[in-house]
Amino acid sequence: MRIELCGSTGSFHWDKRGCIVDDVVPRTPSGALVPTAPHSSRRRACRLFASPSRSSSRVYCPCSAGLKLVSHSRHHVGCLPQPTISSDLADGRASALRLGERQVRSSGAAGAQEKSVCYGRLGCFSNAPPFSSDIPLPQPRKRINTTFHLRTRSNPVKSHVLKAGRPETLRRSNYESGVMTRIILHGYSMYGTLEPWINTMVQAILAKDDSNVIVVDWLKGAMATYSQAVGNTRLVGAEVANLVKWLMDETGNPYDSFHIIGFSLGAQVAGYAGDRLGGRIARISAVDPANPGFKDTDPRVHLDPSDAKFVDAIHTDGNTLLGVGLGMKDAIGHVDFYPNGGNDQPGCDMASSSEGSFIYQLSVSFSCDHFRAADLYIATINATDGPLQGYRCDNYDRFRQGTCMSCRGNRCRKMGWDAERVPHQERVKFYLQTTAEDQFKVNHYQVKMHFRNVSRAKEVDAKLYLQLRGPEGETEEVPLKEGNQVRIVPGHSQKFLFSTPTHLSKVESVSFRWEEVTSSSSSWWFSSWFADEEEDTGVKTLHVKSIKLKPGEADVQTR
Ligand SMILES: [Ca+2]
Ligand SMILES: [Ca+2]
Repeated sequence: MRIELCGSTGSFHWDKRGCIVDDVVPRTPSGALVPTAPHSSRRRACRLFASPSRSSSRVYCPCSAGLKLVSHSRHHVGCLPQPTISSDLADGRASALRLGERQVRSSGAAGAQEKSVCYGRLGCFSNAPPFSSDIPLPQPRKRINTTFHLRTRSNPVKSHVLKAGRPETLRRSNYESGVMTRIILHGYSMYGTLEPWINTMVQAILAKDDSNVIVVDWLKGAMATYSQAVGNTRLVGAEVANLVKWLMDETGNPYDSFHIIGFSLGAQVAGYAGDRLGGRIARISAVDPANPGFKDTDPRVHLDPSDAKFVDAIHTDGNTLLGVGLGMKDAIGHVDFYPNGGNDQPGCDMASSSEGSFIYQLSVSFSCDHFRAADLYIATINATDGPLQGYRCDNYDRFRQGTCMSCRGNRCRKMGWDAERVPHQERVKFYLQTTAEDQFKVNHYQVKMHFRNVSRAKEVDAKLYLQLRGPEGETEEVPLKEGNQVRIVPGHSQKFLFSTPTHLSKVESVSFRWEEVTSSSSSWWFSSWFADEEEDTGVKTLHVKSIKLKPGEADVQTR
């Protein structure tokens, strides 16, 4: 097996051939990293790549979960995710990425005729349509070893293992009838360990609500190649459905008392479980549902509104730095929330993580957007600072113009824990901005600026900045339109979204600053709502007729 590292002038990503295209490390004048002799002393499959403009070298090795990068100082920096993540997967074509292709082929060679596999009471799994023959069939139950760990307010730390069909495991546990049962599902596992957010979420739920919280461990099925893990989600979904049916039989708890919360691939597991339960369970919460292998598939293949009475989703990683998103961009629930547009999250870009090695930054960037959905969901359980609410909007571009600040007619909804259906509707999209941490909460305003048309006024490209002041203090200065330049046309108005973590009970004054985007970098300050009239000083004047602010109604209501 050979892993190629290819030089490129683009940004860092897996390319179509499975090469790691790397633009972050220093490179030779020709732009290419120089491969050295195969590095066979420690690990046969490794190749060493030296970056000659710096005395560092990088070794990329295949490992169970994908690629492992070992730095020259030999400290282990962990596996990169399996690069089978490719939009091609969804198209039914084999993964174009070399490492994944090899693994898909080898499993395919052994089971080329294998069209279905049967696992006892869970039934048979076929790769006939609507399922894709490019996705391996689920591995055996024993291999995946799905286990159910119950925690309740009586045993918030130590869990009881529940086994479907073994009533004594239920009798020995603190499982309560008459309260909700919340089932938590992890996603693809890079390291074969439970994701840290899970314990945080269990504690948050138990503090909030007297529930039976069941953490599903399917790590052995989730640490395979990505495509095998995708295949395994069907079996785990069947295991979860089997457990739910058994719990209902044993305790008399109704369908309505079950709520499944699934992260990434776990959200797709939840979809299969819900489908097997006839869509009758109360709720599925999809925490950045996994995209690769599920995009544009039949509703039977992915989580959709028919899988539970209420399906809510938070989307945080619709695309990534590496060119593909781990999370699904498409709306798949009754309500779908898109924090910060649902692609990239604040504090997750590489530029903002100046600490640590290149590969550390890479791995942070790779998963940061994706895991933010779990942090956000947990924040909505804890919410001490008012709920995180989304505004219904057709798309993020409109939201960024501040056009969706109303709450009338079900136009705003709480995200996460307290989410609710919009009656008789599905796939309703809600947008909100967040901060990078803590409660994540911001206050949204629509800013409408009207530019005066005076004689000899010309169009100008500028960057605009706004700062609000109120009785409690002032906001930071916020660049409008994410700091991008704005074409200002005299006599016209423009709308922007202004968001700030600072809460002001009312706005008393506004400071506006603009910078003309030219070769010079001068800037001018205006401290009043209206720009000065003609001042023949040679200084350029931007004639602002008015700045109108409309606070987001959800932000106002919840304070
Ligand atoms: Ca489905
Ligand atoms: Ca992203």
